[in-house]
Amino acid sequence: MRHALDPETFPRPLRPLARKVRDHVRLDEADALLALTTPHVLDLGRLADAVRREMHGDVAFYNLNRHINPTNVCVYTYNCKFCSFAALKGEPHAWEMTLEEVWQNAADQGGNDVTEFHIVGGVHPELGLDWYERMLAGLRQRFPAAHLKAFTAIEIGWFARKEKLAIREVLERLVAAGLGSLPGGGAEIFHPEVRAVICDGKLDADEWLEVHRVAHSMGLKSNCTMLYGHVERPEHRVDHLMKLRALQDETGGFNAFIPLAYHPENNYLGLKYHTTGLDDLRHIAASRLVLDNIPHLKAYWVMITPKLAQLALSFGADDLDGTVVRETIYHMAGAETVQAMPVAELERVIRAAGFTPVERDTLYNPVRRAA
Ligand code: V47
Repeated sequence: MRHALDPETFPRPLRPLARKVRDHVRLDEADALLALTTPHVLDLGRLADAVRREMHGDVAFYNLNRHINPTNVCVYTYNCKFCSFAALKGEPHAWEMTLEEVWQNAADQGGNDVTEFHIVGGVHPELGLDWYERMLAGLRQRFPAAHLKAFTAIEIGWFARKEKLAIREVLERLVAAGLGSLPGGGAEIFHPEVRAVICDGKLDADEWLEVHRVAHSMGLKSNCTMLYGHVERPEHRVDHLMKLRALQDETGGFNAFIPLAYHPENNYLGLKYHTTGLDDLRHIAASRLVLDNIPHLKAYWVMITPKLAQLALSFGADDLDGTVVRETIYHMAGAETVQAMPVAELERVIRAAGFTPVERDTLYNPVRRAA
């Protein structure tokens, strides 16, 4: 029983939810729908904060990471209407790094001072799995202390299809080359009604989940995401969260969930609105409450701004992601946040919110550095 929670102090519609949270009773689909739609966002945040504090006390995590996007050339450029990053080969905004450029990019971005390279890209029609193996092996050789968190399930699924290999074989080869874990991208919204509109023809829900299932069965950890704030309805989001929770019950392999707020600029979806601050906080809080088996919840500051991410720490989030440097996917979609956050600034933001900053590695082990 969470004694500090008195359900009678909550607005009437939230009281049944508050009782369940107080008594550690798992939320069902109707509860999830209520959480994802309630106008009582501050009260929902109070519930999520109780859960978050029980899990992590006053700790708020961050990491020293860098993003590398080797290419934005993508076979799904016309399929993924929400994506502002992808390009067709030969388009003026397309880029393709050579292996040397990837390694140089990593070196320019801090090399072994960072604990994680987050490497994702377009699904390139020509580059073979061997190119990516050489990329990872070259990074591992040059930066042995850095964890390589690379390739969304979409990229892994493509490698399997292109090379006519099983998902497990692809992952085994990439792990042998240096892969440490998988990021959570590409999940979008699992429901086929939504996928048909925003990313028709890309991996479906079962395929996305299968990539992570296989990864987890091999001992790899991964993250998961949900892209909200476009054409989906709340019921679709409930379905999405339930599918992630079910896989986590099965494997326990997800480290963190990252709700991703849709950014409308420079893409083919034709929507004009950004999510509001309350939408973002509601999603953070609702996902903390529903995903009771996923240990960490990231408020990705690049996406929702450092100011809102700071507030999100009191709405269920326990992680602000990292220093990043040169974020591309969101900035091509209209994000107006800076492209990097120095450690001192991340720590200042966390402390000012009343939490204790803890630098973590990709697997959430605290990082101890000489002063
Ligand atoms: O898969 C693409 C999303 C994702 C847009 O695992 C968009 O630690 C909003 O997955 N508006 C990539 N979102 C980012 C991602 C991620 C980020 C930070 C940390 C981790 C992690 C993963 O970005 C894509 C897609 O869902 N995305 N375009 C857009 N216009």
